[in-house]
Amino acid sequence: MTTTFEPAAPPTPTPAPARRKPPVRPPGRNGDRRDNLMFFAVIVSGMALVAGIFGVGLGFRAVDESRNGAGPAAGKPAATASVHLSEFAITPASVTLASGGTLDVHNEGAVTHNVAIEGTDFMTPMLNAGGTAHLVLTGLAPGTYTLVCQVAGHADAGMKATLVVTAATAGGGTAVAVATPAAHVMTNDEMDAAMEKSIKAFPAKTQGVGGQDLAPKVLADGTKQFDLTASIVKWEVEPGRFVDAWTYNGTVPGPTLRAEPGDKVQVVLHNQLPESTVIHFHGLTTPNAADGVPFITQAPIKPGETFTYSFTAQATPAVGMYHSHSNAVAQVPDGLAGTFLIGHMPVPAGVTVAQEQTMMLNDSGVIGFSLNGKSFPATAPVVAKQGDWVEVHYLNEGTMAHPMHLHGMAQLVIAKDGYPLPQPYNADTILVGPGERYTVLVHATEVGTWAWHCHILSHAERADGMFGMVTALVVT
Ligand SMILES: [Cu+2]
Repeated sequence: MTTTFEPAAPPTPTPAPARRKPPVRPPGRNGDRRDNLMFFAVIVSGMALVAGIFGVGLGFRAVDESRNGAGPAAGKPAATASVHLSEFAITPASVTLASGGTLDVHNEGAVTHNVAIEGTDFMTPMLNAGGTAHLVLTGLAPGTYTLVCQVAGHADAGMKATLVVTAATAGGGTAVAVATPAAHVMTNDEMDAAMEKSIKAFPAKTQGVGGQDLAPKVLADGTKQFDLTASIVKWEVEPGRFVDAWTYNGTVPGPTLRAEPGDKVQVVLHNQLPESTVIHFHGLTTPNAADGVPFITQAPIKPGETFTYSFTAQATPAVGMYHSHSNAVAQVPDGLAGTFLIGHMPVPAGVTVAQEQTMMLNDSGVIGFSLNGKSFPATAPVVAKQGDWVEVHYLNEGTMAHPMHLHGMAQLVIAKDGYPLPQPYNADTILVGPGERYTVLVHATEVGTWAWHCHILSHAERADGMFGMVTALVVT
């Protein structure tokens, strides 16, 4: 067994397996890739955005092939395969590798993880966020194995995957290396090309749009009734990467529910999941019986059952969320979350809101680092006319805090968790913790395409381009 360990930064000149190219780290790499400058290409691509936001074709990236577990043609076992670690998943869920091949392990999470092959002594070292290791499977017999993260609790939280080891390539048992776009073996030209490709693919068209308003059925007494079905669907997080998402009404996030203060509301949940679930209305004041916590306020809603939540919308405006409170560490990041707005946040005198946007943050489960259920380049840009005011609600349904940074213009924070601030304040980076909501106003004064992203860099950008929690404000 051989392992090598290469932390993301600073690079360590650890010998790589002989058939791999050594890392190429030109001087000045860090200095010219930071922050605003790194997004020049986004600005260039603004013309394409203006020409047609939805006219851009699918942009398949080389890295997606490894994510999807795609390998060489059938019959030729892969000599190299990649798995990606995040909170809390190992993707793809199944990977096939030739005996003696190399498993590249990338920690794309925010905390330390590793990978071990259960029942063997093959394991990587603990990898910091952004770290990479190669696990060379010399001597591992063909068979089906389980990959796990050995950090306590992480495997139970979802960090498991299947490894299928096949007999080595016929004719000698030496696997033939295939090109792998791993960050640490790219040349500078390859990195630039990958970056360009990732950015020019934006906004990439994918199937499914989450967070769309759901029109309620209005009952005879005026009650607004929202009908939700929880089920597992294939969800395209980024071009070509489909996951088994746990959804309300088939989208991630679930539909946005809106009511006015004092409205009578019913939310009817049909559970078509293989597990019990419930809905908690996070940040809304409801009767205790509608609080949605199993064995505290209600019995679990079992597979096949339907449950109706009834309450009167609170008298004051709210920026709330609704999400599962059952096996939440898996169900919520896998998609069971949506926005629930009551009325509107008050805005400063003289401000007219031209558009209201919700931006749900996620970082875990099958969805991973994402904005509104999509990973860059499949995220949707916000398009505004110069002079408009754009209202944005950040809602964090993930497991980490995310500092949301907009280039070029201030964000005027007007509410925290749906509570209007007595004194709104300007900021360019808003730290949104799990469960938190911030409501901001952006005065779109500056024409151009402005990158808008989580500023934990391992959530947004790597050597082969931008991914995850990145979008743009396009001011025309
Ligand atoms: Cu982040």
